[in-house]
Amino acid sequence: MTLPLRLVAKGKVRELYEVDDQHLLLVASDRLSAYDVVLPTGVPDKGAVLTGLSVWWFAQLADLVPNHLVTARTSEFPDVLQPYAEQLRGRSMLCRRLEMVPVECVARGYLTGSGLKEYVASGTVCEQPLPPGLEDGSKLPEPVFTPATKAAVGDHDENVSYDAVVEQVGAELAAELRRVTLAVYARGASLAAERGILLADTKLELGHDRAGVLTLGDEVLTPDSSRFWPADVWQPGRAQPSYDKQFVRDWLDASGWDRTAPGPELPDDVLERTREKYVEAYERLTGSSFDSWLRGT
Ligand code: Q0Z
Repeated sequence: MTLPLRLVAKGKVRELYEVDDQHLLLVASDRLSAYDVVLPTGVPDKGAVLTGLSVWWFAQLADLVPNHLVTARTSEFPDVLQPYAEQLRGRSMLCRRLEMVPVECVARGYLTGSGLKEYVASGTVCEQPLPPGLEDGSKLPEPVFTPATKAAVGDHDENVSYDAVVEQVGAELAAELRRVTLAVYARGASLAAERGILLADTKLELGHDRAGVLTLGDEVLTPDSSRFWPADVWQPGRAQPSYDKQFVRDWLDASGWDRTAPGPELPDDVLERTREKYVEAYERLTGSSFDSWLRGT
């Protein structure tokens, strides 16, 4: 999409534009990545579901940490964006510009992914020792803060020790990042568990606002920034099915695709069932209809 704004950052599936010196516009696309490749076909409404979830979570978390959201109502966007209101509806957030902290703030309640990889190699995650005998999908004795340093687009973030974060940002801010990240994870995991969804892990981006207040930025507790697992089939010792992407993975696995770009076009039924999973996640977590989200923006 072309907007009359400067593109500040482009992620795999979203874009960030400069609105003015104090505001940014975060736009979520319908693109989806699987096995680290962005697929050529978008999932209808995925960008709006993720935006709706972020906005809802920001409200649920507001007593724990302030956030960067100004508004997701297109009628409240600046005049230059009014001609684009229909393209932006539901999937964009006007945000306060923050001074981002250069640390990916991750909390994990379950072991998988890069955490599992380090554990198998050394019995630790981010150099923190874990008990023996854990497997893919195991619940951790308690949630852990597992920070990472941001990699270039397309590369993976690198897990780092807490000491490395202290070196990078100082002891006081490192302790704040850990405290806020674990508090957000705890709130998210507890609320999701009440709705039959396990929150395996989540990644936050924090920054300082103009007054120097530590503030939650970016998207929060979405299926792109977190791992959501259906609780009823959780079973450590194997890869857990993904709440949102499992139909896509199953179809890709059966397609013979070698996991190199570009990925194959997904068939309509896989796209439709995947859209349904995203909408279901929104409605289960928030208790509101996805249509009501779109109507409110
Ligand atoms: C977020 C990112 C995206 C690529 C910068 N409120 C803010 N203030 C300052 N910077 C950011 C934010 Cl959210 C910020 N990112 C992550 C988002 C595309 C990268 F849409 N980078």
